Amino acid sequence: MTRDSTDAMDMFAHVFDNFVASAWHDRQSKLHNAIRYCLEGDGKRVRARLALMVCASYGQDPRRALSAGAAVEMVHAYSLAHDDLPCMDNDDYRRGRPSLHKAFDEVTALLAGDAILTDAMRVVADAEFFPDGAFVNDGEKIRLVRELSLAAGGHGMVLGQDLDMFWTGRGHCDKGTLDRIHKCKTGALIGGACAMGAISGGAPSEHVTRWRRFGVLVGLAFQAIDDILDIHEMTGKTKGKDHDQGKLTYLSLHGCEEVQSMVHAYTEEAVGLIPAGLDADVVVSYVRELIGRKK
Ligand code: GRG
Repeated sequence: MTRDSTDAMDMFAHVFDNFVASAWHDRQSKLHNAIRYCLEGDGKRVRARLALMVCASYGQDPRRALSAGAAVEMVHAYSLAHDDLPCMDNDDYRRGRPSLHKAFDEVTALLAGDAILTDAMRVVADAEFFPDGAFVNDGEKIRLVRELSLAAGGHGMVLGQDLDMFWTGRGHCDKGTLDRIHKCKTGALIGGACAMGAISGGAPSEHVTRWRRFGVLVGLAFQAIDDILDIHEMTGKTKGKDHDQGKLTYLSLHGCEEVQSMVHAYTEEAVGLIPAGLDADVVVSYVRELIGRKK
């Protein structure tokens, strides 16, 4: 990453952490403590990074995408907390520490997730939480909320989770079905983050569409890498959990080398979608770094 985008991310982390600490400040409230626990976890903040970088590729101050980045990280954090619940993936660890329902209890984890999802929409609407809130006009806010809802809801991530739950333990599905699951479950929110970054940067709507598709493909590549890491390395979740649980992963259909070349193909297709004339080198190198990650 360049110095500029590193600075923007440092600033994002600072603003986000302060926001979390002040928005849910009641130390006596189990719900507030759970929300802070969920949002303060040591995540990579991939979706916020992409939103800020895509915004900056329009020559804009990446801070214009602060509210988009915060909202999308909140939706992501809620999805992980709900995904870990016993009725879903039943995972005791997340981000290298007890998952939310293990640190608190199931009811609190469910409600904390609900609150975070709902409050994420308000973060976009209330951009004055952030120092440059004045840049975001009402029309932009509506487009951002729409993009986030589309990515997260019944046509995006929640649909992906539903399909994933349906197929778990069923033994086999074809690559088209697996791609559909991951396009929704992982790709939609990453696509939403990129599209929200573009909106924050003032992109025209045809660019927003391209960035959404870019993010979906990055999400597919990211998921395929996650499948490989689940088997070979630590992901901060229980090692080998997806495989052991009978989850359909790219490795259930293909060998490791084939999955690696799929990752390469998705990445190159994504890069080919970046609108011409932008200063998007930072986005491209970040995506390559992400795809090459070892944990
Ligand atoms: C419960 C509605 C609902 C959805 C859950 C995101 C999700 C859908 C499930 C999480 C399980 C999983 C393996 C999803 C694939 C996407 C993925 C690799 C998530 C982890 O994202 P990272 O690596 O996490 O960006 P950090 O912790 O770094 O933020």
